[in-house]
Amino acid sequence: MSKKVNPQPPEELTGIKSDKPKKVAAGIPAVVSSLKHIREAMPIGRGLKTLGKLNQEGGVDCPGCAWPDPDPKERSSIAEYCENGAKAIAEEATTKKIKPDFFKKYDIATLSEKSDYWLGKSGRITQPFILKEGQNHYEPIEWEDAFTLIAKELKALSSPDDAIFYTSGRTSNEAAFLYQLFARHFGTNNLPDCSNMCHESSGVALSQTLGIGKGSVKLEDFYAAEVIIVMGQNPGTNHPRMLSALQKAKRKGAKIITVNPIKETGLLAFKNPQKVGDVLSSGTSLTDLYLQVKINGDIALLKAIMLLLNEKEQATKDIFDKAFIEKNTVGYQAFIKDLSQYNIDELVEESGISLAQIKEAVSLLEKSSKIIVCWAMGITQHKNGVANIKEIVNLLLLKGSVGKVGAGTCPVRGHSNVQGDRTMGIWEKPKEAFLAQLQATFGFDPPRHHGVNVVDAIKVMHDQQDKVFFAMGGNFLSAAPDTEYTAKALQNCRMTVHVSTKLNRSHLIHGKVALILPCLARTEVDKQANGKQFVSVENSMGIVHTSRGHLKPISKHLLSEPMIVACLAQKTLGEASKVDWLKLVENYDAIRDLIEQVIPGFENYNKRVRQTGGFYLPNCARDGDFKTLSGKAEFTVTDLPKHSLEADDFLMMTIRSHDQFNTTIYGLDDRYRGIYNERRVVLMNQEDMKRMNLKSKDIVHLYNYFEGVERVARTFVVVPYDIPKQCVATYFPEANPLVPINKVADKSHTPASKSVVIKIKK
Ligand SMILES: Nc1nc2c(c(=O)[nH]1)N[C@H]1C(S)=C(S)[C@@H](COP(=O)(O)OP(=O)(O)OC[C@H]3O[C@@H](n4cnc5c(=O)[nH]c(N)nc54)[C@H](O)[C@@H]3O)O[C@H]1N2
Ligand SMILES: Nc1nc2c(c(=O)[nH]1)N[C@H]1C(S)=C(S)[C@@H](COP(=O)(O)OP(=O)(O)OC[C@H]3O[C@@H](n4cnc5c(=O)[nH]c(N)nc54)[C@H](O)[C@@H]3O)O[C@H]1N2
Ligand SMILES: [Mo]
Repeated sequence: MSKKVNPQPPEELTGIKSDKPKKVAAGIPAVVSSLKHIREAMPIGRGLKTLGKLNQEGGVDCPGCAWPDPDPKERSSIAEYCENGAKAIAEEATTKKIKPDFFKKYDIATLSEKSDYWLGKSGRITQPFILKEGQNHYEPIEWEDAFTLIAKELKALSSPDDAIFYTSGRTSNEAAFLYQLFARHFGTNNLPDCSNMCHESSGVALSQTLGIGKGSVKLEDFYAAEVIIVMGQNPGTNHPRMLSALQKAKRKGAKIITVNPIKETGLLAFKNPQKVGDVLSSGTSLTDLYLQVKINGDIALLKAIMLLLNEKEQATKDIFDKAFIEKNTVGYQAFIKDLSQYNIDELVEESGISLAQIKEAVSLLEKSSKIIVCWAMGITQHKNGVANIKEIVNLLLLKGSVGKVGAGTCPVRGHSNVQGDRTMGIWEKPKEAFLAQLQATFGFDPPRHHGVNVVDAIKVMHDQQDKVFFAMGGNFLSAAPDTEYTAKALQNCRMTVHVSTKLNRSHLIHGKVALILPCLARTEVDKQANGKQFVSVENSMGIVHTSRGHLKPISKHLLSEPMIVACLAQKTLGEASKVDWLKLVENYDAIRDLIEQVIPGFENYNKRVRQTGGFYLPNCARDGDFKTLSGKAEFTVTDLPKHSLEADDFLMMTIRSHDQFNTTIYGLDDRYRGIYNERRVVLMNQEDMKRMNLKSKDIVHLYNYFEGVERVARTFVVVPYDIPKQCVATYFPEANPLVPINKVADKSHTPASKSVVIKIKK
């Protein structure tokens, strides 16, 4: 009998070492850490070559986060990267390889007992592999045979909607456009993507209130802002280059307010590792007012701030931007009426912030009219994620802080091209105008009914047998909520296919047949029939620019993502498609010409993308033209979220350590938080620990009972931490087994992975 395959990361502890959290981010330790990761992964020459090209004009777009590059004139002459960009490169451009002997040596069950860290460190996948039905070892397969097999399975489905095409946000515009074209030509809008688990709440809230699902600010706006609020985001780890922007904004006079349950080092003080003067100094302090809210206390806090602002407005009439409100918005009266019903004491209680601190925030905001609010997962991944963002918009609208220089919305995106993928049509709910344009350009009738998002895809695969699951990148099993439930969903599939660079747990929890299709990485030269190609991506602020790999591919058997889609489409659709798929990938200019025909804002794509720094996509909110249903920016009345916690319940946020990129584990340290060599930790308030009779380093097990189902993640080390009472933090993906599949944000269906109610037991 074959051994059991484990969908959860192994429970073994690695031996925690702890220290005090750091007070300053980056500086020399960041440089040392970058070089260490590079040195371990590849020869130093290859490493330096890659780092030198990172985020430079004509170079490669960092495969890490989506933070924009400064103007080409202002980019650092040494390199425009950060410690975690260097780690992303070390991970991707590593010279370690997975070859057939690797899978001969390890069967699936043995691999499932290895940590995510170990799996990632085993190297780049060098050729296609198949796990045949009933087998325990992956074995090599020829590309041609792989495509034939997948096409056969797809064609055998009783409906195109029995196929699911997932995308992770590293996929280029060119690959994403072809991929959605293929899926829709095949007959389905089942295009869930990592956005569904990430900034979907931002997209939904911003579309409804401001008429565009993207942020409105440009990088220059940071340098003209009076107040910048950073909510539910840890840029020191996840968007380190944002710290340089905050530092510059600060030097130009901006005040920074941070809203976060824990003190994140990057938001306290920063030394730019690329500036000698900075490294020698004690660092720039960043946050002026640090508001340590309770988890999900943001609406209470925002309401409290706006309630006090409104009191002043009623007295002095000079706090709100009345001219802006009258000309550009709807819903002001109803909003003020609702706001006025709240009692400040209740809001203080629910937010966890003292009245004195709320008043400090009010005094920073009252006279300012140029306010930027930045946010990320601490805001989007709650049941009320969409409402959180609508409340942020309310504040900005009161102050006339949208659609002008130095002000606006700044949802800080995750993956380097997650925003571009959506622009290219990776969406389960496409707009009619987009589909009509596909139809006019390609002469087929795209399906009109909506497809499934991530959570619905999991439920469908869980409840029905024999789907085909195809993933363009990502690590679906580990990124998704409710690990055991999602595992069953994938195991029910007829076939699971992953286009990947590295091995991950999704390759081990598979359908009856599983394939791994290895692709070129961003950093590698992409040579097609017409010579070397570049791809294009869109950053968090709507700039489209090129990314060009310079390294020799790690194996000659790799195909580019566009080529993989083209081969698959050609094999699956055959005569049914008038698109000459293989011709399109000879020269990616041909793909961009088609994107230009279908998607507004890409006029002259091939010319403009080659301009220095790329080009901005149109953004109506930035221009103060709000394309909502009412034609104006909309105030929203939101409810105050309440958590009725029992005395032994805790609200858990699942967050990223400093040594990971989502499910890719770079190392076992979380340097800024002072936690070393362990990922299975639960950060707890000391008083709660006392109350629960727990000591530092005690081993506990975590439980969730949403809808009467017991979910458990075992063996976590208790770490005392400065965090509000009844709030705890764990790392993603170790704690994902506890995130209930059915607890999602209203309207956006994003798993509520920042407000998981748990019990902690010894
Ligand atoms: N190096 C690195 N870079 C990355 C990533 C990575 O894993 N590693 N991931 C990328 C991706 S896909 C994304 S989406 C982004 C993620 O970027 P972040 O959103 O910064 O990532 P998280 O670690 O999820 O951090 C959430 C932050 O919100 C806070 N928080 C949690 N709950 C609440 C709450 O209720 N209210 C408030 N106000 N704050 C709260 C947490 O304390 C934490 O500081 O980063 C991207 N960049
Ligand atoms: N509990 C909890 N769960 C979460 C979150 C959370 O905060 N808490 N965050 C959510 C968020 S914000 C996101 S975005 C998702 C992330 O979900 P995903 O995007 O699915 O996960 P990643 O870990 O980013 O995917 C990593 C894998 O991508 C593959 N890969 C890397 N580079 C490339 C490439 O260039 N091409 C291809 N084809 N493959 C590549 C590698 O094989 C690697 O193993 O997770 C979500 N899940
Ligand atoms: Mo994300």
